[in-house]
Amino acid sequence: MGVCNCKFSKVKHARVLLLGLDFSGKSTILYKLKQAKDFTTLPTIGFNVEMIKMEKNIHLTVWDVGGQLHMRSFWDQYCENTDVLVYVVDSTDQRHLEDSRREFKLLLKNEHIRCVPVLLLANKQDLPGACTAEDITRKFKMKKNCGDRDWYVQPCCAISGDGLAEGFCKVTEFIKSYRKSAEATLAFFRQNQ
Ligand SMILES: Nc1nc2c(ncn2[C@@H]2O[C@H](COP(=O)(O)OP(=O)(O)O)[C@@H](O)[C@H]2O)c(=O)[nH]1
Ligand SMILES: [Mg+2]
Repeated sequence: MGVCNCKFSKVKHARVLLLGLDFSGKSTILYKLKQAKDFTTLPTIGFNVEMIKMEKNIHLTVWDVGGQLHMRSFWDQYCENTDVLVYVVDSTDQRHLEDSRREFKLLLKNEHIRCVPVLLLANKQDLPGACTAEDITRKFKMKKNCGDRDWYVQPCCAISGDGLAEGFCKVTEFIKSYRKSAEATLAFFRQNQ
């Protein structure tokens, strides 16, 4: 986790990577979190990045990287120094669900995010026929694919914002628990020096 260089600052900056196929709702989520009013998203060319202040002392830098086929080969390059991966799924898009699952599985193999916690957002829950979070958990084989890390599947609707606060609370929890274990490791090494 990136720690602010200023010795008087207690603020922790964490890098969050927001990925998923195009049209899954990543940019809508990013700007809903940022609480920008009256925005419309266009297909993201390249990436969007926003700083989001969570509870006191935790600032997230959220990278929203385009999900079109030609952009997916660049996902790898954004993985370095990532603290939490947020993967967005369009829960209504049965046709591309398998595609999304395949890209997700491939992504988990990236060495830079090998132990990084994962939040899976089952988006577009407002639409009829949306798969539930349980369906997505099963289809994405979360227990098998993410058994070696912390993970959570959150149903949400990016348009209304339902479920986003809960999902990003989980992100801060992941960050805090990482921080605690990093501090414990540091204390251990100091004691045993
Ligand atoms: N009904 C509904 N539409 C959504 C939701 N999230 C995003 N959308 C729509 O899905 C489309 C793609 O969203 P966008 O954020 O651009 O997806 P991205 O390509 O993953 O960044 C847009 O028309 C959004 O308004 C949602 O939760 N419910
Ligand atoms: Mg986008």
